[in-house]
Amino acid sequence: MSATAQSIDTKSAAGEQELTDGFHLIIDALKLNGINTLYAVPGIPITDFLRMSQAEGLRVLSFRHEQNAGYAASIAGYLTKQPGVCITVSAPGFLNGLTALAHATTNCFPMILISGSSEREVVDLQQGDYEEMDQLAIAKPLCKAAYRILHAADIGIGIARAIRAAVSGRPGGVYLDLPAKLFGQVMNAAAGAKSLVKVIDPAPAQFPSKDSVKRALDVLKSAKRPLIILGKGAAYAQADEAIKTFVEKSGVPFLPMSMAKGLLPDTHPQCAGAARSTVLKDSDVVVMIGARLNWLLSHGKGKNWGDAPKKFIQIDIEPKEMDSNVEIAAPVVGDIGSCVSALLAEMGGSWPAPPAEWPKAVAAKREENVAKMAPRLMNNNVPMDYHGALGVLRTIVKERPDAMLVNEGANTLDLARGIIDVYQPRKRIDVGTWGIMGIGMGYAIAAAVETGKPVLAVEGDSAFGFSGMEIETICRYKLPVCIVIFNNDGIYRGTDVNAVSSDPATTVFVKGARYDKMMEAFGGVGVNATSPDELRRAVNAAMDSGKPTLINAVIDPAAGSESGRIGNLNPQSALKKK
Ligand code: ADP
Ligand code: TPW
Ligand code: MG
Repeated sequence: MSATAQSIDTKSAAGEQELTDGFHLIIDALKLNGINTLYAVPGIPITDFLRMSQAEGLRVLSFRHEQNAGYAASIAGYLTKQPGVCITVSAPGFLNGLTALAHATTNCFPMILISGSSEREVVDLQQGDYEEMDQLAIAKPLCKAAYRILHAADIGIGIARAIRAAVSGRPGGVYLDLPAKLFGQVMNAAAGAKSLVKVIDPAPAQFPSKDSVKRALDVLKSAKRPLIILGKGAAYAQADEAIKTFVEKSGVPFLPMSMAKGLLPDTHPQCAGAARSTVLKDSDVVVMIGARLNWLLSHGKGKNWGDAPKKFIQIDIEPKEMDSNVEIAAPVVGDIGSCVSALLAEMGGSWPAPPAEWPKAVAAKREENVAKMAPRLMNNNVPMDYHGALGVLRTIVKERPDAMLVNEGANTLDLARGIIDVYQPRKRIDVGTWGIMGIGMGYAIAAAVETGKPVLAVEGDSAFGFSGMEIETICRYKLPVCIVIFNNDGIYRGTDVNAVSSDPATTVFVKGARYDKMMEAFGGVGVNATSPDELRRAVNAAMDSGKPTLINAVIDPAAGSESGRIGNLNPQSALKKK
């Protein structure tokens, strides 16, 4: 719809000119650029803006806390390659949304945080305005770009800049500061319509240089034990066919990072997910596609990577990522679709498979590990342990490969990541680069809204608590979300004891809490599941009905381990008694 069509029917004092205002120009600018969904919490100065947005046909998801709205926007950006938009009030609302903006930037998700702000003149003189804060200055170090729009005539350009900054190059978070006065500013409707900007080609293809492609293939050809690591950048790029063809044509085993699972199915014969330590240690050439050598990959060095010399080929849109942790023998800078296509073109009709012993050794290790795990996944222990409960969810996801899977927690995260196979691209969304708790309900809501598919959220009881109030939002919008809480009475375990006072230990929660009752309070379905059988029935019913459901899965409080799989990152005092 054009801006003119939405201009308000107000005449100027002269009674001649048709006028528009900031409210409508912002809505028109978003719509013009295909942004049709807002994740928000209302309040001064954006309450009317959200009402008008809804009236103008935008979908507005109204949350209970800005952090969750922000996380929803960030993952909407990841899933759609369009910036997810979160809207908040000033100062505290802005700060609540800021965590998610920083998270989007860290994870390379395109997102725009739009916050209303207070009177500039008063804020800058620090005279104590309502919700006074210099938001632009505070946002700057936490995002890719930060802009403020002061004049209605600049709304078109301001929103265009924010969109381009979020999605071009390495995607990330953008802050847009909209002072309260801007919304009510009035201008000539025709001039307003003209001032809007449709962003053309917001994330242009970035082709790799020919030399870099040749160099990469020379290195790959020299490999005896090559490995491909797929990261969430590869999933984000939506170059699924090219990546699949590259993996299969090269014959190289691949290891998916957690959100890249499903880019090729975890059951693919070349998938080395279940032989992770072997392939990291023994590989001699590693092709990184949209994954960083950060803490999640032990920075590309140390004992997890073994002693044998290794060469890295890295495909990434961000040139500065190269050599960030170790030397990159063959950097390929460009967007993943263009880079992988260029590699394929240069590989020609036939490409030598790696020496047969290598894929064979990887497959043998993988089968050994899968066989070791299998009986544990079928156990019927009551109370359930992680493996018994996750074995059930694994089968359910296998039967419903197009469902979205959200996952957070410590043991609940690490074990689910290993156990639940993913079959399609961008179906698994989780704690990401920071390993943060709190993404759960925001992600579940955005996943349901953006994909229209049923969502299964597998949540540690602690993890869930960070965003738990949004179950009301899920019920209110009647979203097809099934939340399974792995309730082990606490963080990592529910068994810690405080030896010195009657206060509970710091990692334990109320014993036997019934999270399912919370869901009932909002009209959702609540189920208390104590056995794998009960869990299976409840999840299947929820996924079939699409009714908002929360299942309290009772897990043995002694089953988990400290920090799940990353206990080694806990600092140790040399003075601590063994
Ligand atoms: P993971 O956590 O799965 O290992 P990371 O978030 O560490 O993945 O890495 C993602 C990488 O993907 C980032 O370095 C980012 O610059 C890159 N990236 C994101 N989108 C693209 C794209 N379209 N083309 C190329 N690289 C991309
Ligand atoms: C924003 C620290 C990491 S994992 C975790 C916390 C608090 C919860 C683990 O317990 P949970 O899972 O979810 O019950 P389980 O199965 O092991 O019992 N604050 C933020 N992010 C992080 N990562 C933390 C704290 C943490
Ligand atoms: Mg727990």
